[in-house]
Amino acid sequence: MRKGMVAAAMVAGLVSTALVGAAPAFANQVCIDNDLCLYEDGRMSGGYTWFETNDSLYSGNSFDNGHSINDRVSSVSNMDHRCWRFYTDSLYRGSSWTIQPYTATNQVPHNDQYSSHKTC
Ligand SMILES: [Ca+2]
Ligand SMILES: [Ca+2]
Repeated sequence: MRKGMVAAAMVAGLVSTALVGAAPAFANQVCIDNDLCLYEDGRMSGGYTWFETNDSLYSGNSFDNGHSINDRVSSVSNMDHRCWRFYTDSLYRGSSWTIQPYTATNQVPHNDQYSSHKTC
């Protein structure tokens, strides 16, 4: 099943690269359906974690490599049907950036600054 999803993602990537500009064809961690996936480094690399709910305070949450996600997110893949908004401060404050459903970005606008997120 996982292999099938990778193949589907690769096919989708070929079709939609021009639109989203960042389909992670060979990500180290494949972002599966319904998940909002956060990565420590650019191009969906480095530490990885995923969410399906709001998070008002990144402090205390870690990537799979043990590093805190607070002020470290550099790329995002949104395989959820909802759009999500990221904030540079906790409690949905500060500067924000929105990622649309089923898109991804190799480099977020506020690199290493996000501290909370919620659905749009
Ligand atoms: Ca980073
Ligand atoms: Ca911050």
